[in-house]
Amino acid sequence: MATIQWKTFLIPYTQAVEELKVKLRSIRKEYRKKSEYSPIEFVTGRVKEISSILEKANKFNIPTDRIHLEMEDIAGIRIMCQFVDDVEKVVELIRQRKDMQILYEKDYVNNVKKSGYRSYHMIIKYPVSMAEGQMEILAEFQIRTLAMNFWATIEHSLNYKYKQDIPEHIRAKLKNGADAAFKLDQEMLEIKDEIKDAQKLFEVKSSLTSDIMNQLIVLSSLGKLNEVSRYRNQLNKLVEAGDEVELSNLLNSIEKTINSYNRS
Ligand code: 0O2
Ligand code: 0O2
Repeated sequence: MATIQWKTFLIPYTQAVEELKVKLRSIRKEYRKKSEYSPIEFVTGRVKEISSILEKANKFNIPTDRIHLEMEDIAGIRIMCQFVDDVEKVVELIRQRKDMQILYEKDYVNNVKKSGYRSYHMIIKYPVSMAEGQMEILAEFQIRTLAMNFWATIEHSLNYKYKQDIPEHIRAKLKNGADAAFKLDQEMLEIKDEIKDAQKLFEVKSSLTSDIMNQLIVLSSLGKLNEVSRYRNQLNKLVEAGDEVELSNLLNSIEKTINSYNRS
């Protein structure tokens, strides 16, 4: 059996995980720059540990020289969404891309696994440019909600602790937990618009507060410390109990004051 030079073998996988994380995080950044809701909440990625690769190869009888062809999750990317309908949107965004080729998809969101596990999996072929030319590797995307991620993370640690043999009473509790997580996703979906509005409002208010703070720095640099102190008191009150209109009015007053000093 051929031996693998692990350090060299894993280089393209490490590179692919880094590139894919950047690409997917930049989708989120793009939405946020446009002040739009992002179906991607956050992205993580990892290269499978050598011990886990060997364990899996053993379990599925994969010869060493076929690991790169048959093991699909050496490069693994996880995309977390706030709401269950965001999962489909992310899947659609990935289907549109020209820089990766989808080999197949597994919908464990609608077809829950026996354990209670839910997630949408996509296996892709991804070209990596190496020093000595291009090569293609396989990678796995797991797209899931925050609730699905919470459950899967806990179940994964228990599987690790019990070496894949979780006692029946814990397994039953996990199954109940999976149902509860799924119910949570359904309930949150029903009030999605409400939650999105609240999050948007929070963003608007924090952006106004940061603009006000910046303008107060400008006013300080003009030496108008009494005004700065007066405006700061107003800001403190509004941060506690003000709405976005009042914050916006305060910002306008400060800008007018700065303009009047700049003109004089
Ligand atoms: P930000 O500003 O938090 O959005 P790296 O590739 O080094 O950036 P690495 O080593 O892959 O990151 O770290 P990891 O643990 O995979 O986490 C990647 C990103 O996911 C980090 O964001 C974490 O903050 C974020 N993350 C992890 N868990 C959660 C979570 O439960 N909720 C939320 N909202 N985010 C989480 P960054 O890159 O630091 O950017
Ligand atoms: P890791 O890196 O430890 O997460 P199989 O091993 O046959 O069940 P298969 O057919 O290779 O899996 O693919 P599948 O079912 O799509 O699962 C691939 C990955 O999905 C797993 O990787 C897990 O990350 C995740 N997954 C699947 N089922 C479960 C589950 O019941 N609970 C949790 N927590 N995760 C699951 P690995 O190989 O376990 O590696």
